[in-house]
Amino acid sequence: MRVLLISMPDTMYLFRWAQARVPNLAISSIAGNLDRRAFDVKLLDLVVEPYGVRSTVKQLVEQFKPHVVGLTSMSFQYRTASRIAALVKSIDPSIKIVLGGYHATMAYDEIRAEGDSFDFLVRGEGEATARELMEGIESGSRAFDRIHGLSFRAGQAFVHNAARPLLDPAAVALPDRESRVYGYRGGWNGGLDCVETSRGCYMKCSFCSISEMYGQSFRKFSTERVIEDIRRVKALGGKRVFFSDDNITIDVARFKQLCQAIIDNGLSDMRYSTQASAVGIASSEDLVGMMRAANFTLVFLGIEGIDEAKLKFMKKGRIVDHSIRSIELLHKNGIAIAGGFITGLPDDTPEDIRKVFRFASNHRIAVPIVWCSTPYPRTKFRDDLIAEGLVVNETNYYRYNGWNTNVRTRHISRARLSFERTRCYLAFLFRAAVLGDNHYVRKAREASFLRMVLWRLSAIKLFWRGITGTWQSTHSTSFYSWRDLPLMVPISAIARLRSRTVTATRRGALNAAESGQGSAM
Ligand code: B12
Repeated sequence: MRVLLISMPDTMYLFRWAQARVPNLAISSIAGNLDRRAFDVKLLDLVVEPYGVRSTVKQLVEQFKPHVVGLTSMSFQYRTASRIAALVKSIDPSIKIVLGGYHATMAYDEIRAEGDSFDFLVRGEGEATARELMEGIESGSRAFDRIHGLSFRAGQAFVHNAARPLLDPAAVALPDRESRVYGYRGGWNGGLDCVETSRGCYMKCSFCSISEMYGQSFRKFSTERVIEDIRRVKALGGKRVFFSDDNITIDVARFKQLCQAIIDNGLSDMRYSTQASAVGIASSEDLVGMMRAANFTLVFLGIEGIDEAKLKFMKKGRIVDHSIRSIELLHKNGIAIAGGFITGLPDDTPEDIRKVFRFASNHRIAVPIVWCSTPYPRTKFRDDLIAEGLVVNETNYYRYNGWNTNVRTRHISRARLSFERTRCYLAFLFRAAVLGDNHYVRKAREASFLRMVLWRLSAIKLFWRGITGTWQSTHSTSFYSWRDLPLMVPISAIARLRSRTVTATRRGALNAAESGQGSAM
């Protein structure tokens, strides 16, 4: 049976600039857990080449003729997922369409059977559910009501089966990164891939969707598995790894072990980044030193807030001192910080937003990621904000990319909130571009004059995009094109060329890796 798994092209403007056009780990993991003797699988990461999405999908569906198309989507990508599902059905109505991921898990009871083209929803962890579903479709059995974690279309409604218990990590096979249509992107931040070392988190942050995905739990993959996965990324030409763990710093001793294993296996020539909690990082100076030694160059630090009352509202706990301590340790070890902050909280005033940007600047945060409160489905945060009548946009999930303003506060309107955040961001970019007051610009200056100029130019480009985006409110748009762009042909040719060349080298590299000519594992 032929299975095509697709990840969405949507990225919001900051991530587009940061080239975070990373292949999706979810569909790789689903593919890695299917029996390849029975299933021929292709993975299409549209975010890697987000141009002419319609013709790319149409061409692949007509060429590959899949029996099943699986789509992965976050809430802000759901509209695109619906569009692609309708396109696939228009090409061949017999193709079964499965939606999985965060939106299917968090908003399954809002997804309508009529009007949308999904035949199945996979809720929560998908490896076992997808395997049972694909085997069920392949064998022609219709016993879909016995598959935990599955919702299946019955007439004009979905039947939602009982949730699936959490998987034993040891039973989850490694992701399949070989069946990707597109290889890694080039350019700065190129060769980026996601690797997971654990799933889940014990914290109860009200804005986070993870507790709904895995409950309050923390499960670890073996260090050997993680190392083997990194080796595979490297063998395929990957240069950077983003650890997609929900909270890798929950077990500091184990994280140190992982850093040591990266060093011992000669994998510290790759560059590593990860999300991390301030409490975890602040708890161990040794850990940060080990991360430096393993070549971690960037940490997405969950600071979230600088005011204890606002942190209390987010159920984040009293972490300001931990945040300041973790920032000091990361600076001391030369690791860049992307600081996650949330503004647009019920009590926020313009001064509160300015305070957050001042904190980021005073603590020399390289990339302040100042999200606007986003009431993601099935989060306590959403319930609390709706209860206060502060959610201005409850249903247009397309705008839920963390950048857009979907709420107001008790003190300011949505428009004023959006204006204040954009103004502060422009001021930050102006300082980076004109005064060179930024970690990356400083690092670039140490490297070379040219690199410093390039960094300042990209800050100016972002500044300009910030201005025009505000003017044309294109910040809210996801940067991809459904239709072919005028210059489309050459781009697609380049894309195909890139994937072909990677395929060639990839195959060679993999053979080498398979036959153990790779690292010391
Ligand atoms: C890696 C990651 C990113 C990466 C890349 C994502 C990508 N490649 O698609 C980057 C950094 C780009 C990113 C950005 C954003 N992210 Co993000 N990201 C994550 C993170 C950390 C890990 C996701 C992952 O790979 N997990 C590992 C895989 C194996 O698990 P999985 O994705 O859950 O997939 C499993 C199941 O869901 C299911 N499944 C999933 N898809 C499918 C498809 C099929 C067909 C089937 C059968 C099953 C299935 O099976 C899989 C295996 O069990 C999560 C979670 C977290 N802790 O924060 C947040 C998370 C997904 N992000 C989130 C958000 C909101 C964003 C942003 C929109 C804004 C923001 N606040 O950060 C931005 C902007 C995105 C943009 N592109 O512009 C939210 C989504 C909430 C929602 N309801 O949509 C999450 C859950 C964070 C949170 N804590 O709430 N993100």
